Amino acid sequence: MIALASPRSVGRKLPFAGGEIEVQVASPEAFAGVTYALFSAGASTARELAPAAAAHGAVVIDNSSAWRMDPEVPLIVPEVNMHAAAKRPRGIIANPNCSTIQMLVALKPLHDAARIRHIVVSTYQAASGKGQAAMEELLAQHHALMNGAAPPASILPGQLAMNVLMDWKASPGSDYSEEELKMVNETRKILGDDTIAVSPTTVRVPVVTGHSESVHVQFHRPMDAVEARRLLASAPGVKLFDEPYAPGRHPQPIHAVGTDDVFVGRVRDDLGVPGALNLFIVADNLRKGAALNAVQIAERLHA
Ligand code: 2RA
Repeated sequence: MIALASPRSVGRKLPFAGGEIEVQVASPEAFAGVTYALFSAGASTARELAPAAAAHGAVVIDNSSAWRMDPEVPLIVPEVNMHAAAKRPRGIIANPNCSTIQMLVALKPLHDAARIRHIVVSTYQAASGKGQAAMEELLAQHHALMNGAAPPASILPGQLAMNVLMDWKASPGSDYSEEELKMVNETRKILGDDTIAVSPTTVRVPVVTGHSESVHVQFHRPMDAVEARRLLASAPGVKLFDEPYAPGRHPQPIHAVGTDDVFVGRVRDDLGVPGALNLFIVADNLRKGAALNAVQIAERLHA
C-alpha cells in the first residue's frame, strides 16, 4: 500500500492496518507496480494522473466527477451494476456521486422487479459532502449564532446553521444545479436506461454527516409497498426499517454514520399515483457514498 498526494502533504504519516504509512508525492512514475489505484484527489488531478496510473497497469477507481460520464469508463455501484466494471478500455472505473449511490442501492431491487419509469427525489445532504472546511464552518456558524454573532460564511454560500441551503454550482444553460444533474445522468448510466425520468432537488441541511433522501418512484407496472418491503428486506447493502410509521421511527443520519449500509424506511404506497411508491433513504455519505463504494469495487475485482 502506498499513499500519494501533492507535495504539500509529502511526509505526513497516515494510520493504516494498525501501523502507519508515509505520504509520497503523486507522480506518473509513482504508479509503477500498483495494482489498484483508488483516487480521491478531485477532478483535475484525476484527469491528469488516472491515465498515467492506468498506463502502468493499475486499475484506477476514481471518486471524482472527472470520468463518470465518459462512455469508455464504467460508473459502478457494486450492488447495482458490478458486471459493467469488466469493460474498462481506459483502465479506469468511476465511483458515482454519493447521493446517486445510496438512492440506487435502494432502488435496484425495485427496478429489477418492475422497471423504473420516473424518480422524484429530494435530498437532505450533510455538510461533510462539501468537505472538512464546510463541516467546521457549519459548527462555527452554530457557535456564532448561539453567542449572538453573525455566522461566518466563506466556504458555504450563506448561513447553513438552523437553515437549509442549495450550495452547488449552477449548470450552464440549465435551471438545475450540477448536483441535481449528476443524479439524473448517473442514474440513467448506472441502470442502463436513458428513458428513466429523474426529477431532482438537492438541498444542504445542517447535518455534519449522513445524507437523507425522500424518493417517489413510478414503475412500468404497479408495485405496492408490501412487495417493495419484501424485495428490500433481502436486498444487498440495504438495512430496512420495516415497521409502520411512528414519530422518530425512521432512518436517520445518526443511525447511518460510521456504518456501511443504506438505510431504507417509510416505504409506502403513494396517495396520488396508483402503483407508485415513496421511501426514505439514509446513508453515510463519506463511507457508502464514497470511500467504501470504491473499496468494494476493488474487493469485488480482486475476489
Ligand atoms: C455533496 N455529493 O454532497 C456532493 C459531493 N460530495 O456536496
